[in-house]
Amino acid sequence: MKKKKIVYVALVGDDLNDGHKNILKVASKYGQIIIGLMTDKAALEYTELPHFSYKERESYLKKNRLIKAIVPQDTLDFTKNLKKYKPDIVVHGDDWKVGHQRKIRNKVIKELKKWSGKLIEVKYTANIPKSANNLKFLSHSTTAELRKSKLKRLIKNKKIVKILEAHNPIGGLLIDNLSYSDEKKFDQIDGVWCSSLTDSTSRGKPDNGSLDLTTRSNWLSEMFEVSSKPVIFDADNGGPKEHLKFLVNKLEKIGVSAVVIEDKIGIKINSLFKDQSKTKQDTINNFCKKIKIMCNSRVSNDFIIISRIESLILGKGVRDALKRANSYSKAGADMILIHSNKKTPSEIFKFAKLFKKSKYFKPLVAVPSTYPSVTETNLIKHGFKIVIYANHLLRTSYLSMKKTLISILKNGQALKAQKDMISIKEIIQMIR
Ligand code: SPV
Ligand code: MG
Repeated sequence: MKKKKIVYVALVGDDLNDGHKNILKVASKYGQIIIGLMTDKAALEYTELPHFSYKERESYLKKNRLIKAIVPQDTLDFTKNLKKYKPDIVVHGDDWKVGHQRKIRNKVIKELKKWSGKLIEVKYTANIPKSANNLKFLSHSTTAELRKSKLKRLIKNKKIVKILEAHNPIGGLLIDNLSYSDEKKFDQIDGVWCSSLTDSTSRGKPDNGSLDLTTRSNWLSEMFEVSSKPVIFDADNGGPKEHLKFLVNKLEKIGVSAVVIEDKIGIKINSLFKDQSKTKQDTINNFCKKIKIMCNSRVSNDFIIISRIESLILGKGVRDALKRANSYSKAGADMILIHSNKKTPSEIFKFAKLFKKSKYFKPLVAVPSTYPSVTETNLIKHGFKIVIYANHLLRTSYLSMKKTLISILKNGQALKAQKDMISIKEIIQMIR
C-alpha cells in the first residue's frame, strides 16, 4: 500500500475560523495532517497571546477528524520541526509572503528543498465574519479566569511584558487591536495599566485617592467588554488593612491579573509631584503585614501581588529600598516595583544590581515616566520583567484635544483641524 504523505500545518488553534478550516480542507487532500501547534512563546512572535493555554487548544483540536497528530512548535521558525518530521508538504496561508514572516517562509522553502518537500499556499481568507467561531468574538467574550491567567503566561514567555495605561474602553480597544510590524520585527502592547493618576485625571479629579474602588472597577468592567488583554491595577496603598481582603476579592473576581500597592501612608500625593515633604512612608513591618493579608486573600495563584517601593521618590536612597525589597519579598510579594522620579534610570539600575544578588530577588517592574530614554533592552539586562508606560495615552490624547479646540476657535471653522483627526468612517469601522 502506498504510504500516505505527511502534511504539516502550523496553527495557534485558539479557534478554527473559516480561513483555518479552508487550510485544513486543502491540506487533507494531500495526506495526513500533522499540526505544529504554536506554544505561547511561538505565537507571541507574530500575534497576540492565545486566549487558551496550549493544553486547552490541543484538546480542542484533537476533536477534529482531519487532524492525525499534534506536535508542539516552540518558535515561529519552522526549521526544528521540519527537520524532525520531514513533511512532504507544508500548507500555509499566502499572507506570510509580506512582512516579518517572509523570512520564515523563505527558511521553510529552503529546508523543504533538502528532501524535495513542497510548500502549498492557500489564498488568505480576508474579512472573516464575526461568528461564534471567530477569534475576535472570543476576545470579546474572554472570561475573568482566562484574562487573569494571561499575565503569568506572558511573564513566562516574554523577555519583558509591555504594559500601557488606558483610561477608557477605547484605549483598551486600541491596545487590543494594534500591533507593530515591519520586515524585521513584530511587537505589541501586552496589557493595560489601570492608573490611579489617569483614572482620576480623565475625570477631572486629582490623584489623591478620592475615586473609590467601585467606580474604578465598574469602569474596568466596561473595558473588559471590548478588550481581552490582562490588566494591572494601581491600588495606591490599598487602604486600611481591613479593606485589603475585599480589594483582592473584587479585582480577582472581575479578572484583573495583578495589583500594585505602594508603601506610602496618609493623604495620597502623586509620586511625580516635586514636593514630597508631606508624604509619609509606611513602616516595613506594617507594609509586610499588608502584603501577607493580600497573599492570604487571593483565591488563585494566577493573581500577582506587586509591592511598590517609594524610597527613591522620598530621597531615602538605594540601601533603604533594598532593605524593603528583601522584606517585601520575604512577606510574599511576587514582584517589586521600584519607582523613581529621576531623569535617568541610574538609581533604579543601582538598586537592581544589588537586589539581583539577594536570595530574595523577585522580578522587577519599572515605570519610566521621568526617564523615558531608557530602553526595554537595558531594563531586561537589569532584571526587569514588566515595563509600565503609565500615563502616555492620556497625555497624547489631551494634547490632541487641546490642538483641535484651539484650531476651531482660531479659524472659525473645523477644516484645518481635520488633518489631525481620524475620519468618521474609521470610527464607524472600528466599532462595528
Ligand atoms: C499612576 O499611574 O497612577 C502611578 C504611577 O501610580 S505615578 O503616577 O508615577 O505615581
Ligand atoms: Mg497611582
